Amino acid sequence: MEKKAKIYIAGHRGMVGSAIHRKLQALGYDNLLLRTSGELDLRNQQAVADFFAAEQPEYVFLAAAKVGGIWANNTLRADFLYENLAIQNNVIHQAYVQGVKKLMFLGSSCIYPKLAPQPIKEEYLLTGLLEPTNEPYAIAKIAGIKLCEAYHDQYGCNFISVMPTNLYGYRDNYHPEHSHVLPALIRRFHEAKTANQPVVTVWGSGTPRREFLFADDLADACVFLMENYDNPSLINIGMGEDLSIKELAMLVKSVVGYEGELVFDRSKPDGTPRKLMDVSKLHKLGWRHTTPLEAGIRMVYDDFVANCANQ
Ligand code: GFB
Repeated sequence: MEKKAKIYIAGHRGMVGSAIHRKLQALGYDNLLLRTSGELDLRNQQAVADFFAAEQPEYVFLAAAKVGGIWANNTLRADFLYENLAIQNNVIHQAYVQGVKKLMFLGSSCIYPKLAPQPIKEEYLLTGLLEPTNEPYAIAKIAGIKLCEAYHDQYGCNFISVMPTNLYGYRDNYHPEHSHVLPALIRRFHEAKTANQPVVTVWGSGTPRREFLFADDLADACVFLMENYDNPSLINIGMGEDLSIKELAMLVKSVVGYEGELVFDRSKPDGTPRKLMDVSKLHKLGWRHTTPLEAGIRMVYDDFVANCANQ
């Protein structure tokens, strides 16, 4: 990508899109095309068609999506399926219509079968049943991957798909029910510390294992792949290590400085027992993450205290 290239970041105010935005700015890209959801509703087919026709972006990072943690995925099932299909259909199709040079579609590790062998290789896609709590979101993301592949196969489009592991970072969602586990625990431990509460509740059994990548590392990988990867086959992005939810809770507890007890609420779903990406394909291309988990949690906790704790 030339430094003057016109690059559209769909979803630039979200956690992932804003990290990509920061990364591109830091690298000197200064012809970035940005629209808030209020300015451009990506679910609106005509609005997206008009936008692409008027603006003619050369490159697209498709980081706009309806996202959330296990509870939001499981309860807002229609919204997750419909809105994600609409957004990606509109953007990917218009990228084809207007001859975008290259598009990156961001998926999710939940596209893989619930009981996939670990670590999860890219070729395990569509080899087994999905985790029920996030099946609608996963089905939408799988459709996006297949749409990119199909536009490549039928029309020769350079549309690539990347599959990030579970993420955390600046501008994360700290909603008490709808967020992912890491921001949820940051909020809960912080509030318990502030209010001197003796016990904090963690959802599920604490035994599921997850891998967590800092969103700024993900953004670095996305820009790296935009420049170095031209293959329609999906590619995983992760750090290659996981930990149990109980271990994560202990880590967040120590970063926050909370001294009370943990209890596990087994009425809440565990989701997939383990989700660890095989990142050997990415490592072979020459990219590795740089932010260790504890250091990343410290950075986002400081940011939470400064910017989000009172919201
Ligand atoms: O982060 P999370 O919602 O995502 O939950 P998933 C991960 C694990 O943490 C589950 C447990 O076993 C939860 O039960 N957990 C413990 C909590 N306490 C909490 C809490 O307070 N909040 C939340 N949210 N979880 C999502 C998918 O699954 O991962 C999406 O639903 C997406 O589709 C995303 O792929 C990356 O890893 O289970």
